[in-house]
Amino acid sequence: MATSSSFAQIWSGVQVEYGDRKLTSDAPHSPPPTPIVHRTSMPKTHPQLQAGYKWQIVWRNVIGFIVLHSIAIYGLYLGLCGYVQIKTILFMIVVAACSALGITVGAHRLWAHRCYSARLPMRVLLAVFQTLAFQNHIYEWVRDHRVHHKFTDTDADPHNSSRGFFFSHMGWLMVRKHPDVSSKGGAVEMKDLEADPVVMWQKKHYLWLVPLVTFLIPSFIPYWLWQERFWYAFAVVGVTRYMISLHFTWLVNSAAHIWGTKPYDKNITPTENPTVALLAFGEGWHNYHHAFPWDYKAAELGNYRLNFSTAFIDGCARLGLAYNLKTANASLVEKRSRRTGDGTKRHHHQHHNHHHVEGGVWGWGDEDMAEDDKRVAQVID
Ligand code: ST9
Ligand code: ZN
Ligand code: ZN
Repeated sequence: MATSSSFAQIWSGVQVEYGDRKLTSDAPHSPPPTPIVHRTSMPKTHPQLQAGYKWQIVWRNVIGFIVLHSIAIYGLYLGLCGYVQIKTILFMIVVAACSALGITVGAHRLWAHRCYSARLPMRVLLAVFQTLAFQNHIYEWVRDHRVHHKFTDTDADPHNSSRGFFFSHMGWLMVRKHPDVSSKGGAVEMKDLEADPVVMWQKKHYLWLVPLVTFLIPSFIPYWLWQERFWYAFAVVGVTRYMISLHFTWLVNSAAHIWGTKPYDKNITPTENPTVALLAFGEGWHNYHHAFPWDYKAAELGNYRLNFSTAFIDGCARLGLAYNLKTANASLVEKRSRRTGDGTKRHHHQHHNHHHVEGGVWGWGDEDMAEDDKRVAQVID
């Protein structure tokens, strides 16, 4: 493997290697070798951005986030200084938990990665929860997320973490996307989402659903049921709750692509980050998740500690609402971790210099998924 280190790369702390990563294994028009970026420290600028790509700031979003953060700080003040009723705070926690499940169990593990199947009532509930979270409609969320897994840390990745903490955290939502996102991302499979009437209905009606479901209903309930001041409820349950869950979600794209161990694949940026797992309802076991994106647990852990989303899916499976749960069995995980892990799982003496990068699979059903994985994956009916 060739390693190139130009002055700009050294200066920006980014080393670009041209690996043998194959993004579409048997497609006739396979893309050229994709640079694999290994960060040595936080990059100030991305090498490819210096080669002519220009930021195009979307001021509407910048201003929107400034306003939302200001209201959220006011809401925090109201909450912490005892201006709102305890019932309102408890209600905020419930709403935040539901919206988190809409993202983790719904948009992420069900719709983006097809880790399991869900019956209609569960899909409807998850779509309502996902709307509470206001992180774009399911279709757009899934498209960006599949593209993130398929083209991780390249220009085609919507929140390419080699562009730094801020960009991958929230900066990507305030600039126009790199042209590679739509040109390469356009080839990613979305037919399964198009076939789901729940997803398509939400997409069609998203513009009026968001103000109603994300902000108005959660603010009116405390006002109607226990006479909280409407504006207080709006600031605390509406906006503060929303901004906190956004930051917790964004940490998966930023912190869990920077800090932590890589027991399953040391050649990719995603890490095992328990703090993020705690804050993001079990989605911080991100090295495992990028290695086995189709695993409904999104972690190797056999218990529910720091993974409430897995407990929720198992509960729904017991009720018959979720089925076809896919998970990597212990021997598959073991094999992968011996082959590409950083040694933090176990077998410290098993280090090797083999730099083959696996991954580039968005989930269950991806044509690039290894036959071996498909064969030995456990499917729980
Ligand atoms: C938000 C999302 O915050 C957060 C996602 C986080 C994901 C984390 C995942 C981690 C795991 C789960 C963790 C859960 C934790 C839960 C914890 C809870 C406590 N492929 O986008 P446009 C094409 S959202 C293919 O407008 P611009 C397409 O043709 C926050 N093609 O690009 C498209 O047209 P159409 C709230 C693509 O103009 C066209 O390009 N929302 C793709 O560059 C234009 O697309 C906001 O803030 C693709 N991936 O604008 C809104 N993408 O759609 C922010 C695009 O018609 N968004 N195309 O098909 C925007 O305003 C804009 O998207 C933009 C870019 C300004 C950022
Ligand atoms: Zn990731
Ligand atoms: Zn994922």
